[in-house]
Amino acid sequence: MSATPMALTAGVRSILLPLLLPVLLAACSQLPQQGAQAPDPSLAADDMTAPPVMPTIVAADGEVLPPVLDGQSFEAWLGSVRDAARRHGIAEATLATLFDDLTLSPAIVALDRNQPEVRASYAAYMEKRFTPTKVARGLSARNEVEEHLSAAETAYGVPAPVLVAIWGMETNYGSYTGRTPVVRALASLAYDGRRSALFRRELWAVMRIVDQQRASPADLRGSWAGAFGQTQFMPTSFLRYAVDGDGDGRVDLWRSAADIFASTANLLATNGWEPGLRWGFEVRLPDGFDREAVRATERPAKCVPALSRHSSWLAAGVWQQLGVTAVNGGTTWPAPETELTLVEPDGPDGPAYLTSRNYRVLLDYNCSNFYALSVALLAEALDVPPQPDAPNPEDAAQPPVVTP
Ligand SMILES: [Ca+2]
Repeated sequence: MSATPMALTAGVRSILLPLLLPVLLAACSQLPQQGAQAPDPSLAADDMTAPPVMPTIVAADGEVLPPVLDGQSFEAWLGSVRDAARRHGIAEATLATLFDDLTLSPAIVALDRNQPEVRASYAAYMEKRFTPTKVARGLSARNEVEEHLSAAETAYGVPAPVLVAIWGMETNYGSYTGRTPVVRALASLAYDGRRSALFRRELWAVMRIVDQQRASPADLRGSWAGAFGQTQFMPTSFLRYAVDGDGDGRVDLWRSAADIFASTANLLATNGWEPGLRWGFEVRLPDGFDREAVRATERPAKCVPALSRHSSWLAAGVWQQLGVTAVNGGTTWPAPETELTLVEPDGPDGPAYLTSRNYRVLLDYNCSNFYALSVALLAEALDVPPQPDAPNPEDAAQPPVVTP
């Protein structure tokens, strides 16, 4: 992680943000999820917003690249992709860099097609992902980037522990950002029929990123679904939300902590993160609780697999009247009118949580209850005052400084 000084101060950005937010909120209603898991096809990537700091040309039409014709080979389709990109002003050199040696990856297509039908339980997922090691490492990692987290929190209103938790869950605090070539992954998934339109939009986005020299082709490695950088942005999210936190004129989601946390916070804030609102909390349901009475009646508009497991929205005061109590006796319930939904990720026999609108913003990052809960609970575990004087493990071999 670089420790570049913040050229654009938090104060300046906190003035700029309120001016930009209404525009962004109006323009962005949906986004593809981040992370190693593939985007949900129900999340239309309506791509129309330029990032707030670095102006760029963003086509309003998400369907720039041609669909695959019946029986068309990968090579022939790639030729039509190059033609379309040329017509839209992508430089010949960019096309050569991206596509001259590109081949279809059957392995990536197979990964997308063969996602396990029977998933691990929430309990098993958490046991693997939310470990004491991950918490300990998060506390240490947080200290190293505290100034950038504080700047992002001040500018965007997203708590530092939430940003660290996303960083921890996505790439184990930047230690593993993925090795799959992003362009090859996106082209292969766009060629495959299953979710072609979504990945064509992502492929077009990554072509513009490279053409605008906003990322080097060498950096474009990531998850098999095409997410990259320390908090695993999809290309369309890079174009929409990535910001230059350290003011060096570039967005670097691989090496600049300031850029990484400003961009991640900007994504969450733009998607409606409400400062001061807790994500939710674990609850206990009374014996004989009537789940059918609180069942949601409308199909979710997006993120269907995760949201269809949630109850209808009820006010906190109503949940209390129904006999729901917080598992942790120290929990302060939100204001009685705060709307919350109930989710039981392992069903009635497992833990239960009431969740707020901010939980939905975590689902925007990655449409999975397991993921959102793991981020929320890790963020709580990391929500301790920073320790600016904590020794840096890398300094351990140095002789101690003796203060007279
Ligand atoms: Ca930068």
